[in-house]
Amino acid sequence: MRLPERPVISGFHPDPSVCRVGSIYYLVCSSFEYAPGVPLFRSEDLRTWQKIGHVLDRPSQLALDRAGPSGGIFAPTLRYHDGRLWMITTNFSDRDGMLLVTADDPSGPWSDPVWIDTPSGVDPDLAWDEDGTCLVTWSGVDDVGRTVIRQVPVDPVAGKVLGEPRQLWSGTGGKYPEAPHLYQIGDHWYLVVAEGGTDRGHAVTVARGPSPAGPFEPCPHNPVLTARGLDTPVQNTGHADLVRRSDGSWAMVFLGVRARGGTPHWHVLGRETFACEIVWDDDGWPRAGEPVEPPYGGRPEEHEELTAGDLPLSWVAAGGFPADVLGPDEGGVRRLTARGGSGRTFVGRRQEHFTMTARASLDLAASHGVGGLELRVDHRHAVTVEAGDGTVRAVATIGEARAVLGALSVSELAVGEPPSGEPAAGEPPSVPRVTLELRTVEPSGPSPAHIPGPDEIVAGVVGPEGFRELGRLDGRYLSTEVAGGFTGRMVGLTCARGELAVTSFTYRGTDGPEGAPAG
Ligand code: 6LW
Repeated sequence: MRLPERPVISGFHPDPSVCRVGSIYYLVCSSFEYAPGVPLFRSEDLRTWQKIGHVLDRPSQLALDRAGPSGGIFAPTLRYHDGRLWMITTNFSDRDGMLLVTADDPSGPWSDPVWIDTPSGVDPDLAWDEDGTCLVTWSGVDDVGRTVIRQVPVDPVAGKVLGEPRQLWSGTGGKYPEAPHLYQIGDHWYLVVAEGGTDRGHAVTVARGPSPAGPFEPCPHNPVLTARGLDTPVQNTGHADLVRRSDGSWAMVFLGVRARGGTPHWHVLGRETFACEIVWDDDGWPRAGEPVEPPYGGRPEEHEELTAGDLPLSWVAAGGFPADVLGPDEGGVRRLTARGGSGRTFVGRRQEHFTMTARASLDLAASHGVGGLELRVDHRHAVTVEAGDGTVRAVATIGEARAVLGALSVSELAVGEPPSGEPAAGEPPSVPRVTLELRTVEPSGPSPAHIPGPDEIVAGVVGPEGFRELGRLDGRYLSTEVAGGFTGRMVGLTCARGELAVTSFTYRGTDGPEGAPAG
C-alpha cells in the first residue's frame, strides 16, 4: 500500500461518499455548521473534481441556528438507486434521526427532507437488499453505551422504521467503529467501516457476510487502509467509500490530513478527500492499491473574487445561510451585518491551499460597527483584521485569550492610504476605504517555540506603499490539533457589531509542485 500525497479535493472536505451515474462520479462531504450544506462534486476520472453545488441549499432542508462549531451536518452517504440520487445524513443541531433527500438530477432540485426516526447515531448508510428493502446502517450505541454499527430496515419515502434495529459489527477493536458502508459484490455483502477515531489512529476495516444483516466475518488483513505510525505526508486516513467503475475496476475515496511542522504536527486545512485504487485478492478481499491523485506539477493558482452576481459556489456562512447576513451587490457594495445580541457573523470560503492571500476592502464611511477579514477554525480560534471605533486592528483569538497583535488609527489610513486610485491627483481622499489582508506563509525562521509550527499567519493592511504588517501568529493556534472538532480553516468576512460596507474580497491560493507549500 502506498498512500497518496495529494488530495483529490483539498481543504475542509471530510467524510467523502461517492457514487457513479453512467460515466460520471458524484461525491458529497460533511459540512457541519456551515450553510449551504453538503457540498456536491462531479468528476469523470475520480482524480479531478468540480464543485457543482450543495445538496442542502435552502432553509427548508437545513436548520443551523443552534449549530455551534462542528455541530450540524455530519457524514453523508450518496447513492444512485432506481434512477434517482439519494443522500442521507444527520443534523445534530436540528433533531434526532436521519435526514434523507432525493433528486432526479444531481444539479437539483433536491427534495425537502424526509426524517427517519431511527435510534440516535451518526454516519447513516443507504443500501437496498435483494428484495428492494431499504436498509439504514449507522454508527450508534448499544445497551451498555459501546459504539457499534447498527442497522434497521426503513421505508425511505414515508420515513418509517420497519423493524427492530440490529447490531452488525463493531470493527476489529479500535475505538469508535463508524462510517459504515454496505455493498453487494458477487456472493457477498461487504461492510466497510472506519475505526480508531478520526485522528492519528484512524483506519478502514472490512468484513463480509452472506446477507446485508451479516453475520460478518472480518477481512484477514485488516486494516485495509491506515497511516497509523507511518511517516507519510498524509495522516489520519479513514472513513472510506468504494465505487465501481464502468470497466469493473474499483476505487476508494477516504479522508486524510496533511499535518506539518514539528511534533505533534498540526493540520490546518481540515480533513481532505483522498483516493486510491482497490485491488481484490484471490480470496475476494479488498486491498488499498495505487494512489489516485492529481498529477505532479501542482494545481493552477486559484484566484477568486466576489463579483456583482451570485456568491461563488465556495461561499458559505456559519450557523445559517450567507443571505442571512450578507446582502446582494448594490453598486459595488455588499452589506454584512452582525446578528442581534453578541452574535458575530462569518461568511466566507475554505482555505484550500497551504499558501494563500485574502483581501477585503471596506468603505469605512458607509460602515458602522466592528468587523473585517478573518481566518478561522471557529470563532474562538481566529485571526481577524478588523476595523471599528476609529482603528484597524489585527486580533488573535485563541480560546479565552484575545490579543491585539497590532493596530493603526483610521486617521492614519485616511490621510496616507486613499482608495484604489479614485481621488484626483493631489486631492486628499474623502472616503476612507481600507484594504485588509491576511496571508498564510511558510514559517519565517527558527520558531520561538523551538518546535516549528505548520505555517505563519500574517495580518495587515494594504495602502499605496504596499502591504503594512500589523502582526503575525504561529499557525498552530489555528489548527485542528489546537481548536479540536471536525472542520478546518475558513477565510472570509466577519461582523461583530453593526454593519459593514464591503467593496471587494479576493482569495489567491497556491500550492507547490507536490501539493506542498509554494516555495
Ligand atoms: C464522523 C465520523 C468521522 O461522524 O468523523 O472520520 C465524524 N470519521 O465518521 C465527523 O466527521
